[in-house]
Amino acid sequence: MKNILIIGSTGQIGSELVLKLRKTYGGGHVVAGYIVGAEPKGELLGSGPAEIADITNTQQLIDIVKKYNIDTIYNLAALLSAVAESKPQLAWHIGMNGLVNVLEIAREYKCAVFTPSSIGAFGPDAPKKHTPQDTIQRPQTMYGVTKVAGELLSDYYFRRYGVDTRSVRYPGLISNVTLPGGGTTDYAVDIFYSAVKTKKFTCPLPAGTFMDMMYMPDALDAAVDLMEADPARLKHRNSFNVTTMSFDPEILAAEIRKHISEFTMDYKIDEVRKAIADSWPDSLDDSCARTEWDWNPKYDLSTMTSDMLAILSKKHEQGLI
Ligand code: AKB
Repeated sequence: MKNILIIGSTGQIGSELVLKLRKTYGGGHVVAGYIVGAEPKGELLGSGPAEIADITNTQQLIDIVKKYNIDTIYNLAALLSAVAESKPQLAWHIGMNGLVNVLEIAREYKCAVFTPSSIGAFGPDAPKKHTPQDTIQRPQTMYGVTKVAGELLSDYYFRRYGVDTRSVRYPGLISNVTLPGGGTTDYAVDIFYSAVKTKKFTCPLPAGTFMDMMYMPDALDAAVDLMEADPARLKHRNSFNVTTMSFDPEILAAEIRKHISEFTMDYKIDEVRKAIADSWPDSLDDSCARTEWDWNPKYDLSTMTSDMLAILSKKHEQGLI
């Protein structure tokens, strides 16, 4: 049985990943690591242990690894792309100094490590469409710089020290549980909340801005399935392209209109987010993930949209959003 520590457990991915892993491995085997000010609540708090786990505090992490005999770390601590552009030094500190802490502890205590990368690990020089697994990576954002450096460092720890490091390059993640906060792809979540609550949305990115996206259940499967994959089949490790759909704001709005015919959208462009989005791929080629660990996502634009609107409408009726 695995003993797992999730660093950043109350964030967009963590808040759902903790519960999924607890269902699989048992509540007591999955520690929800959090920082002061982002404490776990509700089911997250009640279903298993929780500990303060600041990724920049080496001793704190070592104490948790020893106390719970941790053998697997999901390192989800990061600033998303738009926030990282406003606080680049902090983004480096958390993304890189934090990762070095995790990798060193993993080396010492023999833990496997999952660290998400992102479509942000590519820059304007990479092929825009069907961006290959292995291609030029020259991002121009601090977020992207930390993601590429993190990929390289994680591969280094695998080759040099045998640390079992694995990673996927997430696209924009769409979920109905926890809001993302500070990403370039956030509009693709916000639009659903606005559609349900007010039937209108002001979009911060222009029509024609294509980016990869993924519904959260597929994103959670990607993390868990990769960590469970047979290492003998992995030719890559850090990091795998994964995707399920690519759309621009107009395509998403049209899909929402199939359910809410009165839905309208106008535009007020956020230039920081636009510049970041313009430097990212339109769509990724995820064939290596499909070949090396049977990546096989379940949701497309149509099924994701139906599910998002059904769940958020119910929450809205209940006064929860
Ligand atoms: C962001 O927009 O910053 C993230 C990402 C694609 O990495 N959602």
